[in-house]
This record gives sequence, C-alpha cells and structure tokens, in this order.
Amino acid sequence: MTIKLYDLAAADGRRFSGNCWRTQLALAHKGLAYETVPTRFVDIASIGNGTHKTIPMIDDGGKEICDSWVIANYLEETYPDTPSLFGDGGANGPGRSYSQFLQHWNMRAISFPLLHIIIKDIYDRLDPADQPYFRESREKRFGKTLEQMVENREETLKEFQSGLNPLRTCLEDQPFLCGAAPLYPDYIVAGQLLWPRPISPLKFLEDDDVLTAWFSRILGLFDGLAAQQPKEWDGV
Ligand SMILES: N[C@@H](CCC(=O)N[C@@H](CS)C(=O)NCC(=O)O)C(=O)O
Repeated sequence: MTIKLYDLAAADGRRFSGNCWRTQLALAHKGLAYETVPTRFVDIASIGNGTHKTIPMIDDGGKEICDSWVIANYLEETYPDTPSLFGDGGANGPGRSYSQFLQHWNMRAISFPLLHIIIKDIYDRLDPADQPYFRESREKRFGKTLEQMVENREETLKEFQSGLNPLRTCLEDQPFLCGAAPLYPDYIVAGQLLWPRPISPLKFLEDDDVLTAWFSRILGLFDGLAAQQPKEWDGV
C-alpha cells in the first residue's frame, strides 16, 4: 500500500517545508512506497478527516498520522523490519532520545533564527490563496509585520551560522551526525536546511564548511531525492 504524504507546496509546486522533508527522508530511509500530495496552507483544514491543523500528515491505508515526530515513531513501530530511523534498539533505544534532544535543540538553534531570516521569502513564494492567511497568522503570532521580522536578517544570519558550531564539531569526526550512516537526527537538521534552500537567495553555508560536505552527502541519498528540489540559495 502506498503511503500518502501531505506536503506543503509553494505556488510553483516546490516543496520547502522542513517538517515535511524530515518525514519524506524518513519514508525513503525505510524504503516504504509513498507519494507526496502538494498541499497549501488553505487546504490543510480539508485534508483527511478534517481535524489536522498542520502538515506533514501521512495516510497509511486509511490511518492518518500528523506531526513529523509522531510520524517517525509510528513508522519505526509499525515497520520494524525496515531500516531503523533511530539505530540500535529502534523506538526503545538511545537513538530515539538523541533524536528528541536534537529536535528540541534544532527548534531553538536552527529553526527560530531561520524563520527570522526567510519569513518574507516564504511569503513571496506562497500561492496567492495562502498569502493573506500566512501574513495575518504570523504577524499576529510575532506581533510584527513580516518585513519588520527580517529587518536585521544579516545579523541573524551570522548568529545562525555560529549557532551551528556543535554540529560542525560532531561532523569533523564522522560523515553523519549519527556516525557512519545517516539516521533520523540527520534528517531533522537536513530537513531544516531544505527549508531555505529552495526559497531564499542568501548564502547560509560556506563552500568549505564541514556542514556543506555533510549536506551534499544528504542530498545524494536515495538517488538524489532532496537534490531534485529546485535551488534558490547560494550553495549546494
Ligand atoms: N510539530 C509539527 C509542526 C508542523 C508544522 O508547523 N507544519 C506547518 C508547515 S511546515 C503547518 O502545517 N502549519 C500550518 C499553519 O500554520 O496553519 C511537526 O513536526 O510536524
């Protein structure tokens, strides 16, 4: 049975959601058959049983699961005979805890500053039907206009770049965040970088950065799945 992944899509169809990319890389890692369904913000209320507020959401033979972390755990528990996302011990092993830690760290160190760099780029790329909802909901949430949010983005970009240092230290000794081969923590961070890559023209990573080499390895996985994403940033 082919799993359906409801995946956030820009006006031209490009996929830029970090959360959805995590799920897509997790499905590919497990070798499960899946198809993506391009979805706009305004479509979310009417997908599946109509109770979902966010995507990614997967439909696995009529079973609907929402939230990238819940989905990763569901896939790990439901498909134990496929390659593990968490490594030894699977859903009961230490790799699950490492993933959870990395998810929280990523939110503060990567996702939050990135949003304050690319939020206007996101808006510009959205389907016109999504733009009023996106502007209104985000401006209400942050108490600022989208334009005000990105006013200091050159400064925020520098903070973002130095905030990645713990990942660099880790990657100086090993090709992936989890060692010799990628696991879900790699997809958490890679998904986050697949967010600005197709929508923002800035230079987020230097060419000689150890993170660039790691990200190139991620882009090459699964027959270049993520590399097929249209690229807007100045980088790999
Ligand atoms: N914790 C959720 C967050 C998902 C999320 O925020 N998704 C965004 C798209 S990347 C969304 O669907 N937002 C809906 C909205 O803002 O109305 C996850 O990891 O899946």
